Amino acid sequence: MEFTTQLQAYRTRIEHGIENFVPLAATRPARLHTAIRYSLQAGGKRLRPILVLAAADVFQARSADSVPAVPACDPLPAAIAIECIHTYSLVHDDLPCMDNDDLRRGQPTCHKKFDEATALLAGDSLLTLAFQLVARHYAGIPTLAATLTGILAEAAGSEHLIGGQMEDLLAEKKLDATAGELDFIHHNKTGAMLTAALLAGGHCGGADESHLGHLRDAGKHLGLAFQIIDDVLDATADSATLGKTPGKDAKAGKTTYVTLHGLEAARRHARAQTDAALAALSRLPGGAPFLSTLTEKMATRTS
Ligand code: GRG
Repeated sequence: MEFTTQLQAYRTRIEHGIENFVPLAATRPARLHTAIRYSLQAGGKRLRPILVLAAADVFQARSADSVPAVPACDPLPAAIAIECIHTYSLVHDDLPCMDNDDLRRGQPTCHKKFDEATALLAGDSLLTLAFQLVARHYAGIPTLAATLTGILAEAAGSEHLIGGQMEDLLAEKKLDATAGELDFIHHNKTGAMLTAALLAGGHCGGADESHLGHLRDAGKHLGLAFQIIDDVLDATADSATLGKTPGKDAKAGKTTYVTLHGLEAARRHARAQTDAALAALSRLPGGAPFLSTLTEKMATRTS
């Protein structure tokens, strides 16, 4: 299937998944469930759930005679679980005690639209819902349920996503983060969830250990490339294109790839990381053309 058609098919599947797996807005308490759906359905690139579905397809869509195999296991609940965790992290990141942002995914942030307490609880609910989805949908395959739970919990936990956020807040205070500190922040705040998405998809698709290793490598490099490009966009794009407030980092005097290395070096570094991700993907069965094109497109994104 052509890239754009496949991308749209994944996005449609993900929107249906969100629609079907997440409690309805009218579920009591309606204010909480309305806020949960508002944040999840405000848009967003859906990069992480797409990575889950596409990574699973690398293994499921192939068989010995190249006839698409029947999926061993539906990766969609895992994809929605990861989008729930990602959305929770955005909702909490936007709170006044963290990044204090008014705009997210082109809409007022959750606490602006509702209030801080509701946004806090909506984020808590999204994180919890992720694990509920995995427990519920993979109950029939306990080893997969346990593996996915481990992948999500580790990536979202204090040594990765939350740890990356903590160091980011600390770095913001001292305003002179080193390159090493910045790498730690990016690997954990951004890279860990992208890697988790690829690994979750690989596990749903039945990937073996060596292929899981390539997925892990690809996630690490993709994460760094993605974050450097995020820094470049923060320094260069406008809010209409970006869907969030740009220039915040510079205004806060925050150390970013751009402030540390300059715009051109940051772009070069993003290119090198993108190439490393592509090299890892090329080692997957069939060369993973969809994931490779997606990685290339992420490198040239404008929002
Ligand atoms: C609050 C535990 C906790 C973590 C917050 C996600 C996050 C960590 C902070 C947001 C700020 C930021 C630059 C994070 C790095 C990851 C990143 C670039 C998130 C935005 O991801 P996109 O661009 O967002 O994929 P959409 O809206 O497209 O899903």
